[in-house]
Amino acid sequence: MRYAEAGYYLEIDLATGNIERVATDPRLMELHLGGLGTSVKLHWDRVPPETKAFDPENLLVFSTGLLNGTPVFSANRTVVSFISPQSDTLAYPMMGGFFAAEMKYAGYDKIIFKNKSPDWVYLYVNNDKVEIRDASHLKGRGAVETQELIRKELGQPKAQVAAIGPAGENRVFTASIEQSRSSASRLGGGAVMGDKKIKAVAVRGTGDVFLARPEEFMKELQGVTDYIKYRWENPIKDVMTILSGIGSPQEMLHTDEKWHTENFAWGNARTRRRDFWTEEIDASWSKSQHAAVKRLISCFNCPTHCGALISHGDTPRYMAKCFGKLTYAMAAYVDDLDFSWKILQRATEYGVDSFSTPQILAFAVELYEAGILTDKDFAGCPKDKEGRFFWLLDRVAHREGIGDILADGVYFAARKIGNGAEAFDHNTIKKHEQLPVKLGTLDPLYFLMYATNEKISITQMEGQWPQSAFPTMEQREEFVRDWPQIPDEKFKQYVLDWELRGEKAIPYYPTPDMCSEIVDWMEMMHNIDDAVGMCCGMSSFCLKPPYHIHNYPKIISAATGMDLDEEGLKQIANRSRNLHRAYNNRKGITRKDEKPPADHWKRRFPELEEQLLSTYYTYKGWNEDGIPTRKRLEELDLGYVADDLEKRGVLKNG
Ligand code: MTE
Ligand code: MTE
Ligand code: MTE
Ligand code: MG
Ligand code: W
Repeated sequence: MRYAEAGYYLEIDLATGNIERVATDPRLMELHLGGLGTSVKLHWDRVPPETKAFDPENLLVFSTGLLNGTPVFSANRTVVSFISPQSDTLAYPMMGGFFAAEMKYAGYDKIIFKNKSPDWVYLYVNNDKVEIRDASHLKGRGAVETQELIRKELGQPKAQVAAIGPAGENRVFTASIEQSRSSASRLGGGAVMGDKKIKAVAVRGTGDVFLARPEEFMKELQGVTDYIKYRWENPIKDVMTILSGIGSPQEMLHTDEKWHTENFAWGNARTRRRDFWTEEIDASWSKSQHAAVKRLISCFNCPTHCGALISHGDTPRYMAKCFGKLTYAMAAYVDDLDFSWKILQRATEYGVDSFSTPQILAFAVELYEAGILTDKDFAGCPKDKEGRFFWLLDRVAHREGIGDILADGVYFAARKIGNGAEAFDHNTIKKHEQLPVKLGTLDPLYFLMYATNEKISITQMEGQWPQSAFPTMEQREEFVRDWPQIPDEKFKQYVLDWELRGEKAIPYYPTPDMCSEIVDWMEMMHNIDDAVGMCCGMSSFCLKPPYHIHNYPKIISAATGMDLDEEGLKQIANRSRNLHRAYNNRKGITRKDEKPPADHWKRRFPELEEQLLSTYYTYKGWNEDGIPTRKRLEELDLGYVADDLEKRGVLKNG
């Protein structure tokens, strides 16, 4: 009997049409839990570093997390993993919604695609019945409409469908995979899916997931329920509204965007719009949002409502959440929020990442204004800001004209265009577009998160540490008073001592040693979330979340029957994290790649930054190049990884 996990992978060879249901080794859960953890192991074992994104050998893996399908609240993430066409590293965008639970109920922990299909297909999984079906009639259809068309065609209104739109079909490097209210967005999963000619994956499952010790499990869950209620009734004081509660950023609920609009240098521009948020804008944006949002919606088994059903004018209905509402309007320098709802609808149907794509469009406009792209490149493009963005989006999604070059993302497009275009590529990390945050003084914690994390996005790292020091001692005391989530009591003192200005302020405080401890803790919690399939919006992405290092071991133990304590859980998280690092090292990532965009902060501290990296690497058990040492790998039962890295010359002198 397997508990929590299904115990089977579904292996699909798209070249031969062979489908296999393969029982997994129970040891895998003990070593890596599930989700991202076991997926990293799978890629390490099967995909050698020479493999590129569009090689047939690149695996595309849809994975549930260890706790998906159990009653654990908000465990609803599907992790999609593959080698990214942008970064050439192991990418793992995620989606919530309802897909993961359905897959578990169908009896599979992972669906693994290898090779390429000669013709357009979609996969249909209905419990034990699995078919590769013709999708030629769906080619060119939107990522949202495809989901509905497939449900109708199958006569399965309850099937969950993850689909790509035209952007994925055309291998646009920022193509996403869309599913109900959710999206696996970043790093080009849609492009890899399109390259394999998979239009969609439809899943229906009606089986059970078993719990090892149900009574103990429900008792732990009761504690979580009580805490969620408590947190709702006691919002955290003196922090931004979106950080005061739990749930992924409540952008669909709140309308006050003063902080984001004025502090981010939106578009590809280097300047902030400091006085953007006027009373007029406040009124017009609130009105626009209240008119567009029909209702707030949640993912599978989640008590919060972070997404929204959007119906705007005569555009078809779709679902959105978080920063989507801001990224296009701000990138286009359009002050009317209505524009966002319209273009976001089209972008969702095309299936593109709403962080990277608007920046590619803004980059094109910047190049045009600088005379690097010309009227010839923009032939037929409307002159107004809104029309221009729609036009550019259409070109990118279909890889038409200049859109074909832009579709590779800012980094590659800049190099192809040349003629000074490289200077406009100033917001990528490891060849991947970031949210265009442009702030004042270097923040040492964010520096480490941006520079070193494998997701290549801070979303996977930040959350549990306050975004800035509290001005008064009373506020600090209030914050640390009730903080059971921390792994060590000393973190409280760090908050108490942390000042807004002076010696004990950023960039020198928290010190590099403290920063290492804090970042490592936050990252570890994200890794656990990604392995169990938890939405980090209910966990490591928030201040004082319901799930933490003290209750997770008990919940996981009761669900799976493993006897895990805190040390055991940390060991597993560190094992998977180091394996992921080693995988990317094997792909060529080293210290030289680990830097945030040059103008992310105005005031930089090169010496301190080097010291931060070195201190953090040492803390992690990595060498000066950012590669795990043999000693570290052996402590984590990863001796075979050290052997491989040495054989390849990636790891030198232990
Ligand atoms: N792109 C699309 N198409 N749809 C979205 O909802 N969400 C954005 C971004 N890109 C989003 C999107 C937000 S708010 C986040 S945090 C990241 O995707 C999440 O990245 P992931 O899906 O790759 O994990
Ligand atoms: N949960 C996990 N485990 N990992 C993540 O990166 N991103 C969060 C949230 N939950 C995230 C996550 C953020 S910032 C957003 S906006 C939403 O997921 C994105 O939801 P979606 O991926 O379902 O579209
Ligand atoms: N950072 C600051 N300072 N303030 C924020 O509101 N939002 C987060 C995060 N970082 C946020 C922030 C959210 S919801 C997302 S989705 C990520 O920024 C996206 O960052 P990325 O491009 O690095 O993934
Ligand atoms: Mg996502
Ligand atoms: W987000």
